[in-house]
Amino acid sequence: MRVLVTGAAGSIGRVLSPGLVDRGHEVVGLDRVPAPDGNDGRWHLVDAADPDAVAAVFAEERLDAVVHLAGYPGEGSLPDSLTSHVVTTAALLDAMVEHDVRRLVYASSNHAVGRTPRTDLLTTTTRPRPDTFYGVGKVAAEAVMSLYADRYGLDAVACRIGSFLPEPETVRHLSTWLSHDDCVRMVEASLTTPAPGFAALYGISANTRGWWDLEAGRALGYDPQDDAEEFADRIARRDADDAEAAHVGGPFATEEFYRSALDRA
Ligand code: 15L
Repeated sequence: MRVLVTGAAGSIGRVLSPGLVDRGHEVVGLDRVPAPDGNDGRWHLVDAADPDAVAAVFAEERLDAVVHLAGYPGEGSLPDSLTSHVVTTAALLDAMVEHDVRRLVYASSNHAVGRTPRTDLLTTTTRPRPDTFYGVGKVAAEAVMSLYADRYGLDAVACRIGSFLPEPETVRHLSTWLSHDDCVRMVEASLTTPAPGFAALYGISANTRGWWDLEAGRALGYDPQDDAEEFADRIARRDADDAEAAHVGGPFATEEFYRSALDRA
């Protein structure tokens, strides 16, 4: 497949792009910053929130699918979060409709349901329950994907990613870790599974301590192979661990992240 990867210079993009190439896909990068050293593929220096610039990329490239990773990966004001996550997603979806690109795989986040208290099993049918304005942006981006799947018959897979890191670093990560290799597996499955329509999955590895349902992902062909447990001996307990364990979103669901929605002069 010929895949446009937005946020290709970011932490996930730098791992995913070569991973997709290794699996036989052709990657076209898009980011607000230049291509990382060693990336010789096609590259567009574009802000994904600019609909004209995004449309120009689609007019220039023949694409089979889009993997949308661009977006600030932490908390911000509500307007900034909406621009970063919702406007970018909408700009891509409009261009996809215009140019008949039928599949979007989106780096959504566990923070879309981050304020959900810990239960036995977190399913993908739980109600949207963001823990931050970042999470609000992810919920709204998923809603725009769902709208475009219903209106135009697009396939749009929202990967609610846990903690994408080389290795788990905290007790929470022993449940929420997504390994680099599993991330590539997850995105490839989301790109190639037949006719998912709108679908959501939890993007974590097969962690022994995981409590987010992996069945929705397995139904889409995502078969995680790694387990954070192999790192458990190296993780030191911290005072914050108990508060982080109370909700899906961990630290994002604690008071430390409370802020007003709007920045004032
Ligand atoms: C995310 O979605 C964030 O981008 C990242 O900063 C972490 O907070 C991660 O989730 C997580 O929940 O560990």
